[in-house]
Amino acid sequence: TAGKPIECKAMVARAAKQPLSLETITVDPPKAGEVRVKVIANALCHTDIYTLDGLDPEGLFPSILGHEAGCIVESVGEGVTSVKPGDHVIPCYTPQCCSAQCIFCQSPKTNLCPAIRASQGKGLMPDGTTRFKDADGKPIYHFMGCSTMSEYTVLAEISCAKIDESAPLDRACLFGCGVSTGLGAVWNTCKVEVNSSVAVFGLGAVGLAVIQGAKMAGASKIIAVDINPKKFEAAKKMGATDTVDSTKLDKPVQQHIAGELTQWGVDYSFDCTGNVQVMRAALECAHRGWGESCVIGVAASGHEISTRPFQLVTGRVWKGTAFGGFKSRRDVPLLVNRYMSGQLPIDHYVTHEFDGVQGTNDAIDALHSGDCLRAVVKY
Ligand code: NAD
Ligand code: AHE
Ligand code: ZN
Repeated sequence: TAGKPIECKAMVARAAKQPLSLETITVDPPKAGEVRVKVIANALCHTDIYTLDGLDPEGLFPSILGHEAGCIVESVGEGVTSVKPGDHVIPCYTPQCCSAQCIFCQSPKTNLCPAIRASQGKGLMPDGTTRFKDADGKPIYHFMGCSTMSEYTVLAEISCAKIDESAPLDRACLFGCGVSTGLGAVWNTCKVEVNSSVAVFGLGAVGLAVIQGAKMAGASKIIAVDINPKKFEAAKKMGATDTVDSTKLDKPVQQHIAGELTQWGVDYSFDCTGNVQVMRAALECAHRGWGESCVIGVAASGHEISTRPFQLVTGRVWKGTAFGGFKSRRDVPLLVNRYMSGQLPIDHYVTHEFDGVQGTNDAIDALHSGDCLRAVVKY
């Protein structure tokens, strides 16, 4: 098939708030610096649903969503040297170009390589065109540089993290977004220390990965907050020491945490909801003098955060993270190795499994149900 278009099945997002449409599409061969992959498994992240719901200012239709996947390289374009057909890769929406001229890749302070960010945000490959066509020959947009709700997709070489071939792709896919993000927010963005206190708002896969990362970092108090009490059992299993149903309180949750559960607030707090009121509560329950609050959740278009500047004057720090600060091509293979050696269990995030790319709408329903952490679709 190398060098030729491939016809395959894909779930196309035709319009906001509509179910995905199962279609036969054409995937063009990879151009220079690109890689065409067969998607083996794709997990659903809340961000896919957020974009499908029309809440993403960069959301485009028609497009192929999906960005948490395990893939096998089918063919490579001109000049590609870091992967070859048959290699197992995790697509990474935050690429790593590694160029000596890239001040972001060269800096230890960030993972935000901007090499292809502009075209990625427009749903296009770096040359400004798309590799997907529908049955009428009309173009379909890419998404987050991944578009993994298709049996085949095309990625930039700099978005491909090559991993151990013995890792099961229907589990390793989780390192493509949510689990890595939660762990990295704790380890890289906040550098949580032994004996710290932590509050986590939102107990989906991202929030639970924050708990897992905090427990591994030696945090001694981990407060888990959600509005869905069904989430508390998993949170406790992961290491939460306290659970809070914020709908049951007679005062703002930040006052309950800084006042009742702790004297002055927590050393570190994390928003894993995308709700700007929750982001404020997370900042305001951080410890006077030094507490740090990290925004992980993605807020809907037009929503903005606010607090009294006094919260910052009195020593709280507001920060955020993308992909947990991991430099993707360097770090994802290492996370997979830790998983394979048994030091970083992640199987418990997979609560639902479906077969065939057409199972993606069922996976979306599962993530809406409130019982789901990650729904993995095996193609
Ligand atoms: P999810 O839908 O599985 O989980 C969200 C959780 O938040 C649910 O348990 C829900 O009950 C809870 N919640 C909702 N409103 C709440 C409230 N007011 N107070 C407390 N809890 C509340 O989502 P996920 O896949 O775990 O993703 C979480 C967020 O992180 C999303 O906004 C997603 O877009 C974002 N995200 C960001 C990055 C990044 O790099 N920054 C990466 C992955 C996901
Ligand atoms: N496109 C949106 C923002 C979406 C967003 O913030 N995405 C997160 C990743 S969510 C993964 O599930 C992110 O890391 N963004 C950094 C980046 O470069 O996109 C908007 O507001 O336009
Ligand atoms: Zn995601």
